[in-house]
Amino acid sequence: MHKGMKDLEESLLRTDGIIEVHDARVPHSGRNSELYKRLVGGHKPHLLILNKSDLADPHYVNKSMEYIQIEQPNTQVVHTSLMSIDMKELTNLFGRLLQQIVESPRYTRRSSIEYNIVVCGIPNVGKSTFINKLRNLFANKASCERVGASPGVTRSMSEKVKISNRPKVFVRDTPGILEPRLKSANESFRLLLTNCIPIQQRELSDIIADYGLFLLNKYEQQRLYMKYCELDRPTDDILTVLTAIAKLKKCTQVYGNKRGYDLTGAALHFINEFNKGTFGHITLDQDILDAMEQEKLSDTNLFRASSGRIKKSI
Ligand SMILES: Nc1nc2c(ncn2[C@@H]2O[C@H](COP(=O)(O)OP(=O)(O)O)[C@@H](O)[C@H]2O)c(=O)[nH]1
Ligand SMILES: [Mg+2]
Repeated sequence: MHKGMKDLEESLLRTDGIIEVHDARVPHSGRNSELYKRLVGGHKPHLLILNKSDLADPHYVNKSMEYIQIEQPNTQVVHTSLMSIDMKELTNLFGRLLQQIVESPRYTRRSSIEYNIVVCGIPNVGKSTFINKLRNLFANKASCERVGASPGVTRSMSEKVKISNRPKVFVRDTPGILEPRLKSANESFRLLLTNCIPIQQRELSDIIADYGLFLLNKYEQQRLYMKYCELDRPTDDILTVLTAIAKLKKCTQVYGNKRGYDLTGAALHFINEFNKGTFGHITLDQDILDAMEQEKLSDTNLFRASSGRIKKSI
């Protein structure tokens, strides 16, 4: 982890702006706060894109932007769904970062006449989708050209895509992968469930599906999984859900000389549907955001109480 961050840090030092992409469903879990502390902390323009907002609870999307903004005031936070973003929105979004970059002082790169931007984030949040969209957006403009290694040459070599001529701005084609920061078992499960950490062992899928079911019940989003699994009441028993899916989707497997339900296959199916939004728009970190709101309210009350006391003492 440390080495990854160190390498990325070195390449980021040579850039003029950082675009971090993260999953809007887990605005808190897995984000690497070192990126902000070490690099952004006031001097590197930083745009945070909370992506996949089509899958998140709209109420919490706005809340998470608010809280990130409090914790990281030098970051511009936007949310989007890169899957369905239109050209106008993308141009707008990129324009905001560009303006920030061009206006900010470039301590380390004052002599350079070109601007370089790096896209980074943990796996599977939409970094490549973003770069491809940018490429398409600027592809039919005369000012856009591809530089660096030619197509067909090893993909591990970073290419630069010129996306603006005046000023000259390049975006690195190979995004910087940040390793997720895991602070608790809950965070690990949330990242496994949203595919930000790949599920290495297929056998673990029922535990991850069980966590998904737990969250759907905890956040009172039972209606859609009940409908999908044709259940007449909510359940906290993952076997009930997986058996229903295995029956409906005909997930079976031969065990010895008998055919039975493939519950691991059903669990993978459940996780897949969860990530398609079949069970609803869900922000997995909503409990963290609620706790933050409570904290803010009690801080305000404390502030009110203390200002009340001060008044009395005067
Ligand atoms: N639902 C949804 N899926 C998205 C969105 N953006 C990207 N994806 C999907 O997320 C997966 C990972 O995207 P990718 O760009 O490869 O992520 P990367 O690993 O960060 O480069 C792909 O299957 C994309 O189609 C989005 O806004 N909404
Ligand atoms: Mg990628």
